Amino acid sequence: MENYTTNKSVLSWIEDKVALVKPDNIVWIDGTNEQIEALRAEGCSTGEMIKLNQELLPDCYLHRTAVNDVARVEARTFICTKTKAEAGPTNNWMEPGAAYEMLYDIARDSYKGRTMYVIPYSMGPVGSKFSKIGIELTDSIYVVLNMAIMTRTGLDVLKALGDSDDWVRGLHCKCQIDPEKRYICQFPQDNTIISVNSGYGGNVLLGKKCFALRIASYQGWKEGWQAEHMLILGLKKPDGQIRYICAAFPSACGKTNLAMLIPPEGYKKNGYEVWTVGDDISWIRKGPDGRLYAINPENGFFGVAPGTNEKSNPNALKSTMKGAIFTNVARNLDTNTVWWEGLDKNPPVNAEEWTGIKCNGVEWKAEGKNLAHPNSRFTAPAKNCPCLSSEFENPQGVPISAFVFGGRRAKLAPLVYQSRDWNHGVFVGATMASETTAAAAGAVGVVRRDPMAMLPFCGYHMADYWQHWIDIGKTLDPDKAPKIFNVNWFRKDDEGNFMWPGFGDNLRVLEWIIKRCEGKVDAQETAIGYIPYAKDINREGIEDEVSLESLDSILDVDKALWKDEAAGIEEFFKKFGDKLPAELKESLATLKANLG
Ligand code: OXD
Ligand code: MN
Repeated sequence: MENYTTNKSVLSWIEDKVALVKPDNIVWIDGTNEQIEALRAEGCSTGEMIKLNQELLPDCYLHRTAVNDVARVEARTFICTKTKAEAGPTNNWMEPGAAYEMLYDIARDSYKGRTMYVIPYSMGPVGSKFSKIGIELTDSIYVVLNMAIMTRTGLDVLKALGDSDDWVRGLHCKCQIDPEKRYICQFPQDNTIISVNSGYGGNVLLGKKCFALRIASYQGWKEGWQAEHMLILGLKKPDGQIRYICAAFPSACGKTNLAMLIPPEGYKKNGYEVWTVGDDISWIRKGPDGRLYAINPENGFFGVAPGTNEKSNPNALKSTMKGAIFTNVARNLDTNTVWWEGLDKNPPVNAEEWTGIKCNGVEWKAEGKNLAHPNSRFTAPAKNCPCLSSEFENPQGVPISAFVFGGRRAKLAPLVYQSRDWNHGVFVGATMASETTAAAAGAVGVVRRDPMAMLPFCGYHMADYWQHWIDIGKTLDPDKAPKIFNVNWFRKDDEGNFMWPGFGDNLRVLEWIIKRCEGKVDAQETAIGYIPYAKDINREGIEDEVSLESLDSILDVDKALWKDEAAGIEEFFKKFGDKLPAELKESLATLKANLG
């Protein structure tokens, strides 16, 4: 071990964990292609990985998780702070001593007959002041191969770490994939993550949700920065200027699609371009000029496969064509390629559905069954993305003009509105609600409050997190602070049809948002904030799809519905008791007064 690092905190922690889990071998992930290639081959030899058609999908592989292990498990995810009060009412909590004891009992001897992979990784460009380092121990080749896409891995990370003990400890043990003993535990006060009995992405790629959101949100609170569940996109305007937007949506609500948006024809002609900096997570800090800057700490995309196609997101699709891993999608046995619902209208006849059952895909679909799991995923290197921003590796990040919150709401929330100011914007984010999706285990389509899309990812008390947002706002010059908006692409009419085309046409809304940031367009003040005049949302090219009347109706603020919403917010806020920031209480009072 001494060959790779002399860092005592690293060596002694690994020694301890080796004594606990007792691997047969230890392999350090060095960041070389040769090692990755050897691990792919080994994964294929055991059936853990399936090599796909190397002409059509070079360096691409398929992996199937256990059927009981297909999504993040929020009910089994814990924040282990010293006191329950520190974790707050929206997190599951376990006392750290008891949690370690239980987890160590589960993990003990679990690597016997297995190899321990030691993955040094950096979240953010190696060496950037924004970046943070982690080390994940895992007994899964699938995890190693995914981490090698999603993060910067290898020995140069250890060099950047030097002797510091400022790094996040991560222990992952597949164990028996027993759902009854599955735990995803974060110890923010110890910079530690332990995940046992799962092999599914969000539960086991510890750099992502566990570190870059749960642990990092806590670090950000302590250190004066923010970790958010937000995409970052750069919108290049006809004048050549690029404006950056960070947007928070709950899981599987289209962050990847928005981040890689293709402008409608008319916009393209006028010189609009969209550049992707990130599709899931932002780390945000104030820069020397007083503006907020964001980096994407990840190095790849862990996107939802179903619904991704040439029309909805050609850039994501292209990103998956080389060096990608597919999880729980279907396989076309004639071509040895992959398929999922919404890829095209031709399910493979000679197919394996996501668990590996051979079937006639056409008949299978005719019986109403899915070929791919609804939460099947692709893990794709960011560098494959045709619209990857030239600022992707910028260690200083990009300056943020606007924060956008949003969710899936068939009714109520208008297409877009702007908050009156920063604190009201925090209220808008704090009271976000969305219909649940397949990204987490549990019922789908139920409306739940998901503040800033951080409900499953906030590593401390949600009221402290809101206060942190308010405190950050106090340090910003209002002229330099990002403006805050809310969007809803998912409004439905009474027949259940979507009223807004979404996808590339969402640029029409982003255009309005940027114009508001630049003070170039008026808006009407309503009970909930500033709403566009319908005439100011460009409909050129979609006049047939969205009439002015229908645009008016998705911009409408229905006071009766909003009164119910205010009552729901009041109920939700009760959970936080005295810790609810006064600014949020005030915003609620204003909303109620405005609604009359
Ligand atoms: C994700 C999620 O995987 O939010 O990004 O579930
Ligand atoms: Mn996410």
